[in-house]
Amino acid sequence: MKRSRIGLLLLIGLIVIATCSSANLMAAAKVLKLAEVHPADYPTAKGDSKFAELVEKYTNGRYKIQCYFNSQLGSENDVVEQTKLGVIEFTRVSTAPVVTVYPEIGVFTMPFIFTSQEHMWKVLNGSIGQHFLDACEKANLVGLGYFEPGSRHFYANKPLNNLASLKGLKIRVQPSPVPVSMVKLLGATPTPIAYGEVYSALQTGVVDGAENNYPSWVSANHYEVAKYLIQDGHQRQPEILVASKKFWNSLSKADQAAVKRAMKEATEYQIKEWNAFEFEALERAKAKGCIVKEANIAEFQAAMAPLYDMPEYKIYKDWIKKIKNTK
Ligand code: GTR
Repeated sequence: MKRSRIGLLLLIGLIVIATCSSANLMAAAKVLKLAEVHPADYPTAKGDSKFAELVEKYTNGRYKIQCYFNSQLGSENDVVEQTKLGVIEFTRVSTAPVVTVYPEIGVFTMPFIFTSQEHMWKVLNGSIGQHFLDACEKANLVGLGYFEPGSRHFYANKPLNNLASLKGLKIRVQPSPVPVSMVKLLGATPTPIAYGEVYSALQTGVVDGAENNYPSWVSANHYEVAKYLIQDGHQRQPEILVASKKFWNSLSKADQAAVKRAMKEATEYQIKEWNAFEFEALERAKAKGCIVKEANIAEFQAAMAPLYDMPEYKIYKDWIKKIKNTK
């Protein structure tokens, strides 16, 4: 009897210890939010999920990242603002929305600033790329790294044969200065709309066309309602993953290093996923009857060239030179 009572007490003791320590563990696992406009199976969103998986792994489960896909947390401009305020811990966006809180980074949105995918990665992986990640601090953001964006092309619900075909069309653009100026220079009407609303804007005729890379054109079903695409490749806007500075400062140095390591590996993974899907998306669109035309790129470059002399973009001057000189 005495023995079994001691046994029982021991057992209760063990249960109490186990419960307390698992409660401690649970209390330590902090859940963080990451905002993304694309669906979970999009290459960039897969990069986010990889990042989340690796952050959890490298912090031994103390941090878990919940990815909110499909603009669930709001438009890119909204989530950048919320990340700046510390309401959201992480956001993956393209460069254009970051310009609203940190104007200089807009140099990456200039048309034809990068001559190829290789040129862009040379810039991003070098001192210029690092400078722009570090300088996100000015906007209370921490730039963690870049993802592959592909190159952007115009598409519409009317045949696009050349530059002249865009004249007079209403074209959806990202709510950011350069895309607006760029489309005006083509004689079209820029209409800034959040990404999540582009499909219905195209479908209801609020706009005649939009511009984006092949994966967005296909995965957001824009190609169903804007089947004519002209391959002008006017922009490569690096995708960027930023953290809230407020949250970042709450991390230990070791955890900051773990998050950076996770991002580095997630970037390698995202680029592979991107390269595997980019042209598959194009083929998918063609198979569905989309009409894809090669552009006379020189014609588009000439039409957009005046952007480089506009007074509002003079702040990019030195960076443009440095980017062009990166070989
Ligand atoms: C996509 C990009 C998104 C978003 C979108 C847009 O290519 O991945 O982050 O910026 O373009 O046009 O709004």
